[in-house]
Amino acid sequence: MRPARRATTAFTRLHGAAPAGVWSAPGRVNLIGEHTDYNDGFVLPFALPHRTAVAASPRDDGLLRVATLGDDGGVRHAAPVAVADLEPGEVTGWAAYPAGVAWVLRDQGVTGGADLVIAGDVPAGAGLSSSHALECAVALALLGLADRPVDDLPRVARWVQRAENDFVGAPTGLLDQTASLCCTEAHVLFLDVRSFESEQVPFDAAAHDLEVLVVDTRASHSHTDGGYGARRAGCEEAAGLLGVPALRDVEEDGLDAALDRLPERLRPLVRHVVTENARVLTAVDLLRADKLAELGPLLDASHASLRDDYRVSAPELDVAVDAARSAGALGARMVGGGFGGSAIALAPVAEHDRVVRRVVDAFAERGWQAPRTFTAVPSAGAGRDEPEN
Ligand code: GAF
Repeated sequence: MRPARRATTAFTRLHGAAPAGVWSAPGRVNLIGEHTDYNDGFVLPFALPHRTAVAASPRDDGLLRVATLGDDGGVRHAAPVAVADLEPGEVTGWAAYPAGVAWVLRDQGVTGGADLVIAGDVPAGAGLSSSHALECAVALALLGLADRPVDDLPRVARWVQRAENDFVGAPTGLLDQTASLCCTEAHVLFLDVRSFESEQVPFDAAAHDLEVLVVDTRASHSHTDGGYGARRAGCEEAAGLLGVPALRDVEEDGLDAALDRLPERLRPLVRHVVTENARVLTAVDLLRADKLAELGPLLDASHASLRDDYRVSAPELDVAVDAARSAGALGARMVGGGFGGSAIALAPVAEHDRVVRRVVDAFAERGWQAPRTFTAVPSAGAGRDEPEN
């Protein structure tokens, strides 16, 4: 059953009346452009078909009451909180995500209480942006209940970022929430994070007899435990030493000279960001020229850079990437923040079974939990769902 329907059914069961509305938002994969967003750089994500839905009705007592539906059909309830009393640090765990969004929107005059029931199928902890899917769906639901127009999606993305940074405590950039809000079916979103200019670039792998295979390694990751924040701080320090607002401003042909001016420990970070931005631009040029099949070496180079320079890969990601390539993928890379999570492989549709088997076997040989795999096609961004009965 689709998440929107599951959320609606559960809401009606719990509250004895249908919700006022249902809003949903997708997870994402990023084709290329990793750890570039908080360096004012370029990203190229697409939305997954997997979504998180929020069935919602207003409450007149100012309370936020949130329930979430597990895969087993069980319901978990967060402790009710008064929107007026929300403060960072007071709500923890999964409930911090919806509460953080309500906290940010309170400053925008969205102060009413709400009943929210959440259901979704974005794999959690898999680096596919399940937390941002939840936050974006909650943001649209609370804005919708307040009859607030949602015509400025980049602005909503910034509110969601603030919820994540200042309430949840994860120092993430703007990639995930912008992808969830702004991606469209059959396209990748080419986003310049500095200017927020964007272009919907057609992406139809099947037309090239190719697919994007996602491998969720099931190696868990977190962006609140220091590794992500340390990389981000290193980039900011390097930009400061180079006298530029952000690493986006370091040109690829001036990279060697820039590296010479930096301490050894910061050089690999800068090399990754500068070369990754260049790879995004090359990837966009290839897609515009309908040369999707030539993306493979860029994906490989991105992975090597994230593994060796940025050092955010994990053994499970490296094994998934190597196994997929050895079975015929044209290119493969980790996606998202890293330290676990998922990889993608651009592979011939005809080699699907071989690639999956090789990856699954490689995990089994090492005694690791079997990875989860699926083919991802660019899907719709967040929005209000049609009522379902
Ligand atoms: C995580 C973050 F949430 C994003 O902002 C981005 O930095 C990504 O890691 C790495 O590209 O998903």
